[in-house]
Amino acid sequence: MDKFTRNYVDSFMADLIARNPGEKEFHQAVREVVESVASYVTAYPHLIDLKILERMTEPERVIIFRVPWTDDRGKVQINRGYRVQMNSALGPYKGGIRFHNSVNLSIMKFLAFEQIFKNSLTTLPMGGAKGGSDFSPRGKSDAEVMRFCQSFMTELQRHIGQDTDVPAGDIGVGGREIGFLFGQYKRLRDEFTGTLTGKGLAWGGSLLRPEATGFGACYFAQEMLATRGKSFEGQTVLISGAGNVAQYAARKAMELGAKVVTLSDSDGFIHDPEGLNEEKWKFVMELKNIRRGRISEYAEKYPSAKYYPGERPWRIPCDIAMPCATQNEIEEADARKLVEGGCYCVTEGANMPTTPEAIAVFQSAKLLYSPGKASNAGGVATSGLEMTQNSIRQHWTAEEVDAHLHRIMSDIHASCIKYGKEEDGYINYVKGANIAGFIKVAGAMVDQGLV
Ligand code: NDP
Ligand code: 2IT
Repeated sequence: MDKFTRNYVDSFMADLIARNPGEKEFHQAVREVVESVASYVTAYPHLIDLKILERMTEPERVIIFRVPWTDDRGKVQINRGYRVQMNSALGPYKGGIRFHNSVNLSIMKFLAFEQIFKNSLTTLPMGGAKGGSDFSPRGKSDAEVMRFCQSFMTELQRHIGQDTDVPAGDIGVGGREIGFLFGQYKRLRDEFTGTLTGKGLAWGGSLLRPEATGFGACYFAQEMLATRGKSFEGQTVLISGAGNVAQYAARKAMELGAKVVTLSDSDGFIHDPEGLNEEKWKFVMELKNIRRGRISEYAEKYPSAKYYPGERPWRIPCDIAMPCATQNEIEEADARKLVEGGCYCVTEGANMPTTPEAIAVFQSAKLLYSPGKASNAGGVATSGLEMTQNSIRQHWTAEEVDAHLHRIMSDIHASCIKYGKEEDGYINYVKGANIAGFIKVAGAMVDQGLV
């Protein structure tokens, strides 16, 4: 990076931090993108004059609202709801809803910001947004979750619509929550439309949407592995998380011949040196999605596995790592352990699971490393396919959806190579994804004038 570009990045980030104090996840996500695209921006000075990056980092709209509800004892509870509508240059706002007690404005803004570039990479017409609440469904009854979702949607419905903003799931929001949210939206607006994605199959959902993020991450990893003449066959894979993304990443990695040896939740991880199989995978599906239990129960059920409370999986030797839980779950020391343990490929299923210092460890060791905005884009891409099916009032077969998903992931991989291949042949997927995602959005913003 030349001196002019370095100064541009430093002064841009100083202004951003001053305008958005304390929002450390948002700063982190923006810095990564700005570092990647700065040389492109300074080479096209009209982008500086038009303040494209300043506009991209200022949300078009932030909605923060009170969510009152009563728990099963009749006690009044208050949570805070959010929707950050970050950028609509490419299409209606699109992005998930997260229900987790860690949710705050910084996390909402980082996720909405990442979503702009991810959605751009999918090639589908979707802007970037994210929403959620500091409400955690963990430990709540179905009736409490329903009352919360109904109250949340009572306010959110004014701000969304099939051509305006189309939310979906994320941490803590799966099929059950989307059902309650959709029911209340339909009731209040008196319209049956595709305003949410991740819907049930009988009421407008798409085949393969539940599978899409995890499957897509594996398809992306396959493309990365192929650049080194490798595949999943016979490889040992670490997966973190035990939720939607982790479940289907594990499923596809197994189908492709890998041995998946870990899963985790926020309390700890399980290590099963024999690897998951069909029966164990079904146990996890039932445990997490129906009984809503903890991953420690896996080790109680299967003696081949051991549970490590309070730890993350990254010290276990492996070939491939797929972080599928949450942001900043791989720190520098974890990255070093992965490299020492023989890991040569890290494919992110979660959003921003790797800290900047850990990314530097991977890149200097020349690992295959893909950022979530590239490798987890299969989820939102299939949401885009669900929107298309809703618009044309048709259902595609699983084979049709899977073919689209495969093509999209392989196109994203090609974009990363196009913009991320360095002089020594190393593919910098961070740079590639950020530049490819940025160029399209920036061009659309220039075309659409100062809005
Ligand atoms: P789920 O709620 O289904 O699962 C989340 C998993 O991660 C759970 O096992 C959860 O454990 C664990 N987890 C959550 N928060 C933390 C934390 N602070 N520390 C450690 N573990 C944690 O969510 P998803 O699988 O849908 O999402 C996982 C990741 O993938 C997120 O980063 C999300 O943004 C991203 N993503 C999701 C997409 C989707 O389509 N769903 C699409 C693209 C990205 P516990 O039960 O203890 O909370
Ligand atoms: O982070 C993400 O891409 C998601 N949670 C999925 C968003 C969507 O609209 O399907």
